[in-house]
Amino acid sequence: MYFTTLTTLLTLAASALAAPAPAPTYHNWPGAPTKTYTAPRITHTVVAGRGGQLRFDPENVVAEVGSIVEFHFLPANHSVVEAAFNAPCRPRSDVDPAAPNSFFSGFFPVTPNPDGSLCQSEEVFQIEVKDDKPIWYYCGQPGGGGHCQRGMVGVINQRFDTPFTLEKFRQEAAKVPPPPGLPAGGVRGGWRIPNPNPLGGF
Ligand SMILES: [Cu+2]
Repeated sequence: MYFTTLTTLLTLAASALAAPAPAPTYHNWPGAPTKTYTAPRITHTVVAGRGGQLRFDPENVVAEVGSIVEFHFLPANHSVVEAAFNAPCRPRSDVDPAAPNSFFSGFFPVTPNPDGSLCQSEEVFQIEVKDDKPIWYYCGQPGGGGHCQRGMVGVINQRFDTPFTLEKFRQEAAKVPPPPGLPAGGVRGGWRIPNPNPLGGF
């Protein structure tokens, strides 16, 4: 009896000490480093296509170095591509030799729910804010004359005391002959992971 109780207690103790649930599996471009969270990160959420608009929301984010910006995608098929301020609607890697791995999320086709209820992509795309320089981006969807040309652009850490504004970036994007440029080689520069909150109220 005593032995049985002791065994039970030891079993319970072992359960309590068991390792936490394994981290979710992240996948990314070939050869990408495995992503593990060593500490909670501040995560800023940006939603592409809210209300059917060709917009990122919010399209202007202030994010401290070390934080995460997480892109969620609503219908119908958006993406996010890093650009350079002076070359909108083109992958930054096309114009900036210092950024060969500028980010591209790939596309996120999402079928609207028949009942009109809100739905979003099963995966999200995360980037890490590595420094305090502005990060310019656009949607690479070429349909309908190009989402970038139609104003689907955004910025992280715009410098508000300079002429390099989101509105200027958007104006210049509208002048670029469609379609938007896409990087060769697929998803890169961030992490495309299972949506941690797929039923969130977007
Ligand atoms: Cu789009």
